Amino acid sequence: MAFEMSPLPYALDALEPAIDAKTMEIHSQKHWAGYTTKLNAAVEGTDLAGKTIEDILMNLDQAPKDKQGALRNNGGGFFNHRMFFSSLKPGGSGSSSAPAGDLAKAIESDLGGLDKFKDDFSNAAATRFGSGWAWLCVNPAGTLHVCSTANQDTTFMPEAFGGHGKGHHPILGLDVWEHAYYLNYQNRRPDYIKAFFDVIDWAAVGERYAAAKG
Ligand code: MN3
Repeated sequence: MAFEMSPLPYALDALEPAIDAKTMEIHSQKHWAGYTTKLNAAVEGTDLAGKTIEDILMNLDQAPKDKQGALRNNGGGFFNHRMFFSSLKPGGSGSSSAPAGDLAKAIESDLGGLDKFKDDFSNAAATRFGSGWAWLCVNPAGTLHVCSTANQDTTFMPEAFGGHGKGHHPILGLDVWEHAYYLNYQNRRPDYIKAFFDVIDWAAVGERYAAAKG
């Protein structure tokens, strides 16, 4: 069964002014769709068909050599964008507009608090040279960790493929490719990063944290 994009759980303009409708449209319907199509083409007819995207990306080094590049770029692009678009919600007040429960406690104990986390995450996003992602992830020891990856690499890819290895589960990712912000923010990546914090669906992040902790 082919990989499919999950429908956005909000309207294209629902995240304005943080992320504009045109950027959301092109980002999801062109970029994410492109990665998805190319991922399916790479998987078709191989024994990777039917595996989860996580399984494929964690074991990239086991994939057919002539498919590894396409799987890394397009499989990573598929997974990363799925996480990104499902981590957003229209901003404002509401019970999910701040971390809660165990996630909030872990941000305190593992990361030094919400403000420190925002500083570290923003720094990881701002200093990622060229294209890539900033991540909040759960590391193999079960603690929260802020990091970044280049291009469409994902935290749990093998180290030889730009990741940090199995057991590094991302629970929140920020796309800092220019295609994610340039229409509205041009070269002002820091303003885009700041606005991102207004549209995070912390309830979704909390659910991922609970799942990663097991
Ligand atoms: Mn993108």
